[in-house]
Amino acid sequence: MKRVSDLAILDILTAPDPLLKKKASPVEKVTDEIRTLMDDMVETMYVAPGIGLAAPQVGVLKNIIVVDVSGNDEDPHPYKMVNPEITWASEELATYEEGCLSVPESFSEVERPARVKIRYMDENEQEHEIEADGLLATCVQHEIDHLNGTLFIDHISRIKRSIIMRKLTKMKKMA
Ligand code: K1U
Ligand code: ZN
Repeated sequence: MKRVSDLAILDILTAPDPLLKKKASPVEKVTDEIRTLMDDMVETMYVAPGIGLAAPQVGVLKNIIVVDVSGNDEDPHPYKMVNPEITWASEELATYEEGCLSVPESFSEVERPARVKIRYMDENEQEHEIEADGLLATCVQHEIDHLNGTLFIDHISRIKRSIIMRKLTKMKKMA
């Protein structure tokens, strides 16, 4: 962990770390500690850089994700979601070439519902339900997968997955 001002840049776990395969638990109460964790996760995501981050990726098995898919020429729009749930998914599917901060330097096409409704609690324990499409829908589904111990490589063929895993194991040995 590296501290910049009052925010911390958290270490991101990479596969095959066993914590990434575990299921996270619901958050009962949004405490100051949870709010600090979410702020640190947002900062860590921006520094990485990435468009999303789930708490298990920083070693915390709690149902928390952060997402910001705003473009470089737009104002930042970070979502901090506690206990996010998909309440509806379209039958229409969309394919996106996904990456993952826990699976560095590997990308693969993944097919997921094109539109989803997400229910979540914000940092002030306010409930929201939003409808997402495009990259926001893809990214939220990818992050919620992390809460269930699923990585994007679990959605691709076994042969592609084993090529990526062999590359990751080699990279870890050389580091
Ligand atoms: O969960 C993660 O590890 C973050 C991941 C999210 C994601 C990317 C693509 C599709 C679905 C979900 C990333 O952010 S990987 C890095 C990345 O996509 C990116 C980095 C810099 C600029 C733009 C995108
Ligand atoms: Zn990921």
